[in-house]
Amino acid sequence: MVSALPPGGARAVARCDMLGAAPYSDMAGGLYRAYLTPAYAAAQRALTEWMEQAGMTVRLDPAANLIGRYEGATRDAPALLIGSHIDSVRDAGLYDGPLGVMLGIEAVDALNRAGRRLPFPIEIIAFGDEEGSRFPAAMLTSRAVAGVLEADALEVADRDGVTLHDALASFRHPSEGWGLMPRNAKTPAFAGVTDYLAARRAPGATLAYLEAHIEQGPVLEAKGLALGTVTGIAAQLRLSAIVTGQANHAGTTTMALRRDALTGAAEMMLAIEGIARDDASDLVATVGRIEALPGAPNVVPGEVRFSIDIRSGDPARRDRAAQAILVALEHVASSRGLAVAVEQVHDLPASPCDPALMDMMDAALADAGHPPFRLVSGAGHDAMAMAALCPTAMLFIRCRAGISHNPAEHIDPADAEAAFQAMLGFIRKLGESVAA
Ligand code: HGY
Ligand code: MN
Ligand code: MN
Repeated sequence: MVSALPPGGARAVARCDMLGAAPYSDMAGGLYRAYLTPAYAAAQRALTEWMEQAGMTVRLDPAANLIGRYEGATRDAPALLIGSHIDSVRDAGLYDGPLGVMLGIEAVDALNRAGRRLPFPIEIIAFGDEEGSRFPAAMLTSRAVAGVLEADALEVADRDGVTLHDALASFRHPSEGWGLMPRNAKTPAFAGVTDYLAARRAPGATLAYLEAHIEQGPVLEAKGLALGTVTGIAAQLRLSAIVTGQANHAGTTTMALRRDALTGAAEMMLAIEGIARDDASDLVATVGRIEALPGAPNVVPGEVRFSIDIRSGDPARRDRAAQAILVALEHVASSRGLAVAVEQVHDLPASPCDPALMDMMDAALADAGHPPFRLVSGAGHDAMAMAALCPTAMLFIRCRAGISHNPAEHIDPADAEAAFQAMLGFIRKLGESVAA
């Protein structure tokens, strides 16, 4: 029972476990929690209760992020934001995202029970769209908060054709009832995306952003370490490709006469993999989603759509690879009588963490008995967007076998407890530095 657990890291893990199934998941037999769905609203309801129990006042912002606020000794001082995301990929693990939110709530809960106020308010922010698993755009909600979201990014629709505007407008639609919404929510009903960009924080009004996250890679485990200080996040480029050939009868179209979009796309994917492999650096390129149309066994595929995700800590290296990929795609298309069109979904620059906050995190790790260790993040995080607004810090927590974006994702509650203690130490040190 989650409620019977003592506060701290183990409770944070148990709360993530609790949110791993219906009604907090949109799929049966696993976790898929997408932005602005019933599961998303249900998770916000549970979080609202936990935030209130930890002494926070809770609200939604115009991007439907859930925010709990714990006042500081100086009411209007710039706030420390602690957050992560509560949306997930399809068939997700339980900790990618929510753990950072739960640990933030635990940190505030500990301060509240000790009657401690910092020289700044703390806000725990549960971001809504980090993964981009519903709409073809990622980090919409943190980009809105950081003030780096362009209005045209809001003109997106999900696979079922539901626009972001309509999803937001119906998120609090009266016919759904207030039961879908967090208790005591103060925000008036969403007017679709009309007010979305008002989620933006005023520059200077945020002291720092702290995000704790499972590592999603094998480095900490290999080093025998529970925790690490993140130095920065790799640059990400996401593209979407459409290959067009000619749909035709699978029984009558001879092999020589085919313009098969799927076999062409297959060759393109191998070329993408080859370019990334040949680079032999931290560069990675992934085709993670593919759709072949019309999708019938007896029809030569006429159209294929697929995603391309390219990352590197070195943006120039990433961009060179993207260029090489575009050339390779054109080459494959022309050799097969196909057409290929590529669009950019997003371009997230590499995002270094703040050097002074990294030092503070290292010191917090050392105080808690952990050898300071620094590592870079290949995975994207809301901290990438938040870096445009304020100094950012990230704490990585060991996960088993480096597995993530997979239901097998696992974290030891003892490691979560270590992270909780380190976060408290970091907050204390930040308080001392502000007071000094
Ligand atoms: O795609 C990413 O790196 C992140 O997990 N959203
Ligand atoms: Mn993820
Ligand atoms: Mn994540």
